[in-house]
Amino acid sequence: MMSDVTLINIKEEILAENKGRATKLRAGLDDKGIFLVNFMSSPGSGKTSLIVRTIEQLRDQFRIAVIEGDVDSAVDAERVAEEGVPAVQIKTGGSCHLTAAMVEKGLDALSLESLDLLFLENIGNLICPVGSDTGAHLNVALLSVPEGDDKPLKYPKIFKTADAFIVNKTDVLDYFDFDLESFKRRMRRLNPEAPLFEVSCKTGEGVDLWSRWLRGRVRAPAS
Ligand SMILES: Nc1nc2c(ncn2[C@@H]2O[C@H](COP(=O)(O)OP(=O)(O)O)[C@@H](O)[C@H]2O)c(=O)[nH]1
Ligand SMILES: [Mg+2]
Repeated sequence: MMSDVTLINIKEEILAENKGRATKLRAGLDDKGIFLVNFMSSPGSGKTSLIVRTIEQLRDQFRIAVIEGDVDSAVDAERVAEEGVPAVQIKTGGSCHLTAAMVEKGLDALSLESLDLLFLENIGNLICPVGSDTGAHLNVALLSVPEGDDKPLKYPKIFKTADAFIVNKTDVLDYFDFDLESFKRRMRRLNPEAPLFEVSCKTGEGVDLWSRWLRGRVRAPAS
């Protein structure tokens, strides 16, 4: 006997609704001349550290603010605020990624007239943030040396879709069997185009190259 079942695909509906909001949000930021960068990685890869280092490099050229996403704390926003830039903390209360609606709430707490560049720290994991458009102009994925060079094999989607990559913690390369060439090969198979920056947020090595490239992207006209 055929059962009379109505199937409602909530996930697709939610993603489509989010995509619509994100597209509007991006257009609104374009109107205001604000460039939004979304940082994604596992917990502890160095998102907050990279944001702080990048602020140090670019604060003379751009008016910067940060929206921090976390499941339940404000420590990252407090760390960023120490740099003297406006920082907003979004607590998702369990959700493993930021949505465009959450970013809209973050924007409400900032004075957008006095902003050029906005950093968004997504929730730490390599899976959930990937499918959820935040309205960002640029999606940056970080991987740190202690996590291992096999991550493109395990989490291909984030490596396929990111616009730029950071390998962070290069200062500890000698202590881990992270093979940079294997990582690059695996990554390039998924994403031949996106630039890759080797960085140590601890020593500052490579931060200037990354920041210079980002500065060029911020100044490039919106496509
Ligand atoms: N050795 C080393 N440690 C780092 C580096 N970048 C960040 N860390 C440390 O890694 C930990 C997690 O960094 P954090 O920026 O909070 O990562 P997040 O969770 O991705 O935001 C902190 O203890 C940082 O001091 C780096 O380049 N080298
Ligand atoms: Mg952080």
